[in-house]
Amino acid sequence: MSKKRLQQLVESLSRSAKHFNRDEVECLIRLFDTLMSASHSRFAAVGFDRNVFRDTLHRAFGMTDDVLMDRVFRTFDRDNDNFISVMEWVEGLSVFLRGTLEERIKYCFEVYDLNGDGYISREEMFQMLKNSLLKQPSEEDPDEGIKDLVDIALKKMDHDHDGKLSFADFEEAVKNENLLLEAFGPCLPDVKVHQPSVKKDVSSYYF
Ligand SMILES: [Ca+2]
Ligand SMILES: [Ca+2]
Repeated sequence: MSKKRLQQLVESLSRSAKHFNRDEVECLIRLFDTLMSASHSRFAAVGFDRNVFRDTLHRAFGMTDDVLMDRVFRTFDRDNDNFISVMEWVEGLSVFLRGTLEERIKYCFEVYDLNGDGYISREEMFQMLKNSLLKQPSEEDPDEGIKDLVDIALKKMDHDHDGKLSFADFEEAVKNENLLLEAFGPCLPDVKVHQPSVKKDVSSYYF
């Protein structure tokens, strides 16, 4: 990347990715470049493809859940072109690593709404809980246990009682009880570990 292009990117991303300072933005752009060239992707000019992005989530943040990582990809890919551009990368990480509660509620809701229809349905809850719980050894009929969990989640979060979670339901529930933010599976980095310094936590891994 030319010096001029880097300067321009830092300039515009320091405005749009508002939780990072200029140094951090520059560091994340360089990291993007490094990961791109290491990936030998045919699409290096466009951005991360799904595999490179997943690999990054996995290595940098210990994510393992394929269904959720796929949804994280979709939330980062704002223009839906199936690639994460450098802008989408830095702006996405701004929410992912430093987002306000409001931003994180929006982000998690988008991740959990698997089909993107604006609701987290009973089936979607079931699929996500099944997916994250089956990694632990379980007795009896696991499906029954998961159905019970879905019922508990709905009882707690479905304020308008229509059998699915709208954004308003989800937002209200999480504001009352912050732990519900990741109710349906881990899709944010461990805040305690990654909050203080992007440079230290994201990049030290690679550099
Ligand atoms: Ca994109
Ligand atoms: Ca849905």
